Amino acid sequence: MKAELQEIASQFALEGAITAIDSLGEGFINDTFIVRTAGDAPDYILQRKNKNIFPDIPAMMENIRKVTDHIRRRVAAAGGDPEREAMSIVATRDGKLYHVDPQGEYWTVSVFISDTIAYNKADSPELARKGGEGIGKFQSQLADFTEPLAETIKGFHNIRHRFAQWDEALRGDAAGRVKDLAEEIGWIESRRDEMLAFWSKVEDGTIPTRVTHNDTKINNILFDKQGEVLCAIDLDTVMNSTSLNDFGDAIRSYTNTGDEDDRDLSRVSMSLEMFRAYTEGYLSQRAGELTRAELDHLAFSARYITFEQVLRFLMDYIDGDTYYKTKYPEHNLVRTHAQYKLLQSMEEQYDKMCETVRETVAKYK
Ligand code: GN1
Ligand code: MG
Repeated sequence: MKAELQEIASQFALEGAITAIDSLGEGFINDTFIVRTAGDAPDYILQRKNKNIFPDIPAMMENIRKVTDHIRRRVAAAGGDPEREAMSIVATRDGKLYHVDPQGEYWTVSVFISDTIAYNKADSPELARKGGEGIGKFQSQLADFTEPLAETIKGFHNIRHRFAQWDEALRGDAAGRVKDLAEEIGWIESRRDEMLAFWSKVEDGTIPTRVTHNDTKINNILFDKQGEVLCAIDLDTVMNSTSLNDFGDAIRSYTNTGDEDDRDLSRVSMSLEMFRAYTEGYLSQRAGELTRAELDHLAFSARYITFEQVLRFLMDYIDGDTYYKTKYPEHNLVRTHAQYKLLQSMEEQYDKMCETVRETVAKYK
């Protein structure tokens, strides 16, 4: 494998001789490696993109190129350092944004930004506040981006589309697991109408569509060693959608007092303190730009995305674990239960979440 990785990495226009290639990170979808180089040359991130999940990797890389070029220009114009505050894609020696290996796998490279930290958990409100600022800044940097973007995964956060997949998964019952899941399936069905009602407002334009990240969990943000946000990474799902998804998905991640796949459900809940901190950071950047309809649905978006995640984990379990990487046979079911506990905690604290948003909006609007 090492020699193959070396061969793949050498297809790209890297500076410096490669000294090592090691596995990196905890992504559920792609395989990620760090390519270390000699001397002063940068290190690099090498990724095998998951072609079962992303049907058009060339279009996805074109999205990422356009978006990162735009962010680099915005950072430079604001007097920042585009090498550290934006991702830089590295092309192959013949100028392509990806390399296809003899097995038909797609590989890509970006520059590794040194002296940075990616957290798997928010350990302080301060970190949550900074994370909120980071995604707020990311959305602001892309507010004047007008080029067309490909839809990298169809209906990614569109719950109407997810319910269509869900209905099909239940009918297919590929792994024969449906008979044991009556309770969990009930969790999904009892919320179908309220979730579709929210999405109808995106479909009819009540809630606007913008350029959004769509995968804002905490480990997709790079922090520097002083705790400042440098940039958002993992741009595979940058697309046009509602900015509420970015807020909701971040809340799902930053406010969880337990783990996304915690077996001990007593550890899992939504921390209102973290919610307030993230909301503060985010609205400090975005309150002036968001519409009334967006602000009014911020708190609900956390329930929406957490619900969607319960559905997606359970659907993958029903499908026989074909989408997410799993570490043990029941992993997707454990994730389902842990995310459902988080959803319940949000539902219980929903009035307080709404009040927190209102107070924070009043402060920044
Ligand atoms: C996946 O790729 P990664 O691990 O950052 C998934 C997200 C889920 C997340 C759950 C393309 O994110 O949508 O919310 O796992 N990405 C894709 O942790 O499906
Ligand atoms: Mg990621």
